[in-house]
Amino acid sequence: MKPDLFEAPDYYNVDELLTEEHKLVRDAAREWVKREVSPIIEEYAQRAEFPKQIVKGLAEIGAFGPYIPVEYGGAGLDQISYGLIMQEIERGDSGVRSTASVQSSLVMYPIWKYGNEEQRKKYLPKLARGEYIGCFGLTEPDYGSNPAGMVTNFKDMGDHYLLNGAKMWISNAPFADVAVVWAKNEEGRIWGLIVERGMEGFSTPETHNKWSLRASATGELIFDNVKVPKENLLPNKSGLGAPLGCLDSARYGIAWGAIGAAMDCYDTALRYSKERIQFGKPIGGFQLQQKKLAEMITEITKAQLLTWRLGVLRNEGKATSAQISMAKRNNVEMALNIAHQARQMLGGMGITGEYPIMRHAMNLESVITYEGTHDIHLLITGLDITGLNAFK
Ligand code: TGC
Ligand code: FAD
Repeated sequence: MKPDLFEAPDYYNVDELLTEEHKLVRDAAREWVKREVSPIIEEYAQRAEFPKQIVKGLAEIGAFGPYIPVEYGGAGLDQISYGLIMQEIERGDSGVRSTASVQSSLVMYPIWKYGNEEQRKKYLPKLARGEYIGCFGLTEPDYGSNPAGMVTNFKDMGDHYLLNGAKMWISNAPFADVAVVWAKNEEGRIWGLIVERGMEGFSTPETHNKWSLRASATGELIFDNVKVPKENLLPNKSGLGAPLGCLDSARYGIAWGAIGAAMDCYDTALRYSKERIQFGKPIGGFQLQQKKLAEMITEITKAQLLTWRLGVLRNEGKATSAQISMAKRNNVEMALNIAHQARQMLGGMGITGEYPIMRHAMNLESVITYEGTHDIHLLITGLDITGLNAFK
């Protein structure tokens, strides 16, 4: 792959809305991505392998639990710093951001929010340091957009729970040390359970042949009469609202992350358009190419402002789930469109691994589906503004 010459666009001086801490955190993540991710990511994506050696670095830049309190090993940062870290990591690769999102918002967050003090102390510091990698099991083969229908279940056996069922499409599953798994009890109520690798009857086969998120490992979680100790139940929240609450935090991070992927595609296309000569002049001098670039920077700028405002609302504890859905939906579609336009601007070179664009485009095909599909987020907005439920 070409050297990483990335320069972040900031057309509306959004940096002026950031604190010194935000910029320090963002710049540290940006430098780390240039140094540790960009040089290797194409090779790992081609090999369909997660680069495990970057886990320690992810922990060091605060990507595991950015907003989890310091007493539990988190970085204790605010929501905008969290978002900026996700932006920078996804600028490198959506699959790497996936690992960080799952670890922070789908594993550490539920243990912090719904777990007891013993569970927090036992798991959070190790997850923050990257000594444990976690995964989050909500989706099932027959229940994706409609997780309320899940059939994975546990029975109270007196001194332990007996867990049965299967989860599908689970990021980090093939090598995760712990899984936060959502399952129904005998009354049909959804609870979170911490399942650890090594428990008898628990297996995590890898999902192969993905054309997307190739540098992120995806797998199944299979529970065949797994004995789960009673102390592994997350006691402080039950019902579908518990996993959906985690998704709010992860979807917010994705809204920022998608801006990073879009920025990388735009920056690559802009540079290429000034260097590539056709018909005796740089292709960036043709109106059709300028239209693409001008529309890209307009959309990136709009997304930056939308997402910064969402971050302020999150910091104030005022952001609604529907506002988060709007940002996730808008920004991922924006990034995917920019990746497609940027790929065209590079002509034949756009399909090669010499440039990051095709990898971003393929990755974003997953990002637009996971954490709630594009259509599901539209229906969430529709319900919010009309009060009428179009899901069912
Ligand atoms: P509904 O009746 O609307 O709600 C059930 C209960 O949940 C509450 N609730 C929420 N709570 C917190 N945050 C949210 N975003 C919430 N949305 C709803 C709601 O108030 C209610 O509470 P209560 O107390 O009244 O029971 O539920 P529904 O069955 O009608 O479903 C609604 C729908 C379709 C929006 C929801 O199920 C949904 O979001 N579906 C999409 C599923 C999804 O996003 N799955 C993601 C799996 S994880 C993943 O993809 C990780 S990829 C990670 C990576 O690699 O980066
Ligand atoms: P379906 O729900 O079957 O949807 C198929 C189509 O129908 C979609 O277009 C959808 O929008 C549409 N549709 C569904 N319901 C409606 C409706 N009511 N109205 C209109 N249209 C509708 N899950 C986890 O739990 N943990 C993970 O770590 C995780 N990681 C993932 C990683 C990858 C790479 C991928 C691809 C997925 C991951 N997922 C994970 C699963 C992801 O969240 C689901 O794929 C997603 O929620 C959609 O579910 P589905 O694939 O079953 O599609």
